[in-house]
Amino acid sequence: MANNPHTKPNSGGPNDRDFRTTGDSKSENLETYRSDAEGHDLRTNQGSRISDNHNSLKGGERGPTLMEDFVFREKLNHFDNERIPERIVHARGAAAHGYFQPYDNAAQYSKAGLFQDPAKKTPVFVRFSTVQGARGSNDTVRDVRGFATKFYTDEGNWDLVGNNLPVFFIQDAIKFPDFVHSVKPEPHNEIPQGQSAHDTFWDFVSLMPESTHMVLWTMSDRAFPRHFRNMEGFGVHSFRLIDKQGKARFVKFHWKPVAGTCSLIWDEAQKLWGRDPDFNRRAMWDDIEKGDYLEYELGIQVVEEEDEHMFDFDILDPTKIIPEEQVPVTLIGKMVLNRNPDNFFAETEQVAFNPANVVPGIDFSNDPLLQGRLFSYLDTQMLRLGGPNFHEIPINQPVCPFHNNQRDSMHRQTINKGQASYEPNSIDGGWPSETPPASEDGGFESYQERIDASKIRARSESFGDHYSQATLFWNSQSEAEKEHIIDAYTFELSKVGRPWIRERVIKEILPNIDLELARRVGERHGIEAPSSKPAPAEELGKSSLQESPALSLMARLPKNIRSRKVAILMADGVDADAVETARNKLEAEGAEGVLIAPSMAPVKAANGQSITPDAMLNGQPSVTLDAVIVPGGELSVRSLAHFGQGLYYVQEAYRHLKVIAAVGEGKSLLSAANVPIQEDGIVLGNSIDDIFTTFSEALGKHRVWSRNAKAAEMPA
Ligand code: HDD
Repeated sequence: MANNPHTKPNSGGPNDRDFRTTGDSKSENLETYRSDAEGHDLRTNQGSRISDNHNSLKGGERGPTLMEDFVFREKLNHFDNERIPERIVHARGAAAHGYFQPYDNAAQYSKAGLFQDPAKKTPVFVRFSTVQGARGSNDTVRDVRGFATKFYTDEGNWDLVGNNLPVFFIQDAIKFPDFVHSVKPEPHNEIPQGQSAHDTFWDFVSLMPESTHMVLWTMSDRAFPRHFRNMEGFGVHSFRLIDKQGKARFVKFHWKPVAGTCSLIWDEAQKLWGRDPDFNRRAMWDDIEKGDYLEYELGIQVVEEEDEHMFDFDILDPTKIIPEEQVPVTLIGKMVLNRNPDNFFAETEQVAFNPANVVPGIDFSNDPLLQGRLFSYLDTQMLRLGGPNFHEIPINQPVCPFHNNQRDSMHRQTINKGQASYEPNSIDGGWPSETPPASEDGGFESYQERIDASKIRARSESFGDHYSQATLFWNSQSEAEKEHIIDAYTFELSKVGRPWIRERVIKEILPNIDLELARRVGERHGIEAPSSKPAPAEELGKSSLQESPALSLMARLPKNIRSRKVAILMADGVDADAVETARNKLEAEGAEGVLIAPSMAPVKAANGQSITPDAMLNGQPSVTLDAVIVPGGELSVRSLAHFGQGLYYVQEAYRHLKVIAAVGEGKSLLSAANVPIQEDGIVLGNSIDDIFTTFSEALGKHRVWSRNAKAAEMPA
């Protein structure tokens, strides 16, 4: 129990202020609670040794089970109560531990302890999630991804509870229950799971023009990231950082993935629902186990208080970004996720994030969505985690000591000593006592923003522009991304039963983003879109920027092939040298070659060598990997080509814009599958050495975008 903060010898006294943690301090703290059964007897929760865990106590071998059987009753009773309510949103998630380390420029913006010393590592726990689906839903659905980070700082927990998209659907938190009710599975039949493609969602968003910008982002490929390591993260709201002199600045927080940004293809994402519903969480888990960690840089956009009103939008409006071209992102630190949780329930499920958890040096803004969130998280966690003591659950505890006069309630773990549970007191020496604010190690003090206003239920006029940043986003997409967005609206609306909702989207919303977008989606629904923008001028707004290159996923494509997974297809008769060389060369660049055969039986190579496959064609289909290599070996290629799944493998990879390389006879598998061979992204040669550089460069661009239009012709 040595590391429990409640039992530290000096806790509660002035020495607490000298408490300093390390990048591993959360792990040390959790060690107190880890339990390892190795070498231990099976016992009841009361400690009684169990002699028979297979048979309940009965009145005779064939008789009734007896009430007296406390071993049986305790076991069933606990099992019957294993589940807790899932999160009302973001129910499905996966998490990892790691650390954050600031750069030497961070301290100038905030007095928060975690930013002061570039040598200092602060432990973090990050949970990635989808919003709409239930805890058991699929990973690769079209949805926003939660990106919630708990920093266990020396001064308490700071939670940056963000998403992978920088804006939100609504401007005022009072609309959150309406929004969530509309997007969740419909109440009469609980359909559909993990999707926004249904009537109530499109009904709501088409009646709420402020949602247009965010809906457009969710119709982009960002809504199904290839890997958590390949998505950006955003704090969304404007927050404040307070420096040592007490000066406040507005900031927007960004996570920039070191591995670059890239996404799945919609058809691929949908197929993954069935092929590997755990695609994203599995990839994160496996990569961390392998030592291939996830890395992000923390960035801030800084706006001086006096510049608050210099933009053509309101920085308190959460449906707006601050374009990076207007205020560049300054990188102030790096986060590495390098340890999987020991227990999903204890850590990932029980972790409780709350944007209201801040430390001195970080403060809020008046964004009305953020203000509502400051209430909502603690409230929902009372229900989900069973009362007000969930801060004592190991994963939620700060790593610094924490003492106050809060007492009792359900499941209280702390044994508070002393008689005085009030402050001030003279019985327990006046402890615990307040800490005055200071430039270092001070108590939390809210930024003293001057407020002089009437109480009013209203929306500021400065929040009135609902479309110009949506147009900005649209203008900033590459041609392939635009086509995917058109496909996405077309698909989603095809699932909407009520014709008037489809019409409303096509005639009243989309034209305000872009007339061509509306026309193209309209065409595919047999609905004529208007030829001019229908919204009033104040809603249309006016963005001073026409284009923001940073808004395209292509702006931050991965620069190399690290962490990529490549299928190496083989059957009996394969060229063993080609298999081995391909695998070694991939590994040398930080990628992984996965050996895939028709079955799990070892493959007999042309040279007689026996090669054990990693997976089967239908066990690890092309949608689960980034590219395909077909080595030579006449017999191998002929048998793959003879096999429907072999043909389908390369057809599907082609359809999903993946790089395909074929060595020697490997080419004939592509021909047999009707995959065009004279094209960008199809790499042919006589040996792996011949093709590897071209292959690696093409894979480094993630997809073969030039194939976008043609790929749809492939029947896979
Ligand atoms: Fe929220 C969970 C992110 C608006 C109310 N939210 C939740 C999680 C993330 C976000 C990442 C999951 C945390 C976890 O992994 O446990 N939410 C956001 C962002 C928002 C946002 C980036 C807008 C910028 N949320 C928002 C509003 C409200 C909520 C306006 C209510 C007023 N969010 C909740 C919640 C959840 C939640 C219902 C569900 C489970 C939980 O809090 O602990 O309270």
